[in-house]
Amino acid sequence: RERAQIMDAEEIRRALERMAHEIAERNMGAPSLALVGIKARGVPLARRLAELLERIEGRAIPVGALDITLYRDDLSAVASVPVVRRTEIDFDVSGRALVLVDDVLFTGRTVRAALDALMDLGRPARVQLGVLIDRGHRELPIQADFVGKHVPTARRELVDVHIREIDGEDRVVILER
Ligand code: 3GP
Ligand code: 5GP
Ligand code: MG
Repeated sequence: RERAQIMDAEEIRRALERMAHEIAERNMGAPSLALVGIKARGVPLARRLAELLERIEGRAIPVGALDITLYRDDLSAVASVPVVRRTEIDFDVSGRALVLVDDVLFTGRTVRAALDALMDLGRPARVQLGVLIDRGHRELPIQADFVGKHVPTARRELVDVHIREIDGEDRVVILER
């Protein structure tokens, strides 16, 4: 089984730092900003971005979470039906500039479900998307506004994202299924 490292801890740190600056720049003068992480690994990434943004902006950036589970029709395939299980957003989304955060963007179906859930909560002024890895293979007209790294992949490959808060280390590797 082939394993190639595509990001180490320092590259992840630098990518998040750049993304935070891009988010700040693109939202200058915008209504109050908030981040929403998609569980599991999107949540610690959103928290780190919020911390960096607080340093840049000098204002508090709330972070919420969405729990979206994928139903897989078979274990080898990416499921086509993401279902929102829980929303943990304790601020009013209405009028806010929101940035959705996930570790990997693949088909775009999870993000579509996330947008649905956000729209049910109110009327955000705008929603942007930030992902650590864009691995391609979109099945919907969804794109990220802020990307840590574009990683061209084969469909059968798997991007393994390790995040310190969950996995004890920061590292991204790509594996053959
Ligand atoms: P995450 O919730 O921490 O992001 O999608 C649910 C989990 O399955 C993800 O964890 C992700 O790490 C893992 N996963 C790994 N490879 C794939 C894949 O190719 N497709 C999907 N849908 N999930 C994957
Ligand atoms: P989607 O296909 O809906 O864009 O992605 C589905 C979910 O699975 C998202 O939360 C995304 O982060 C995760 N995901 C998709 N492909 C991969 C992958 O190759 N590696 C990892 N770690 N997560 C993935
Ligand atoms: Mg994810």
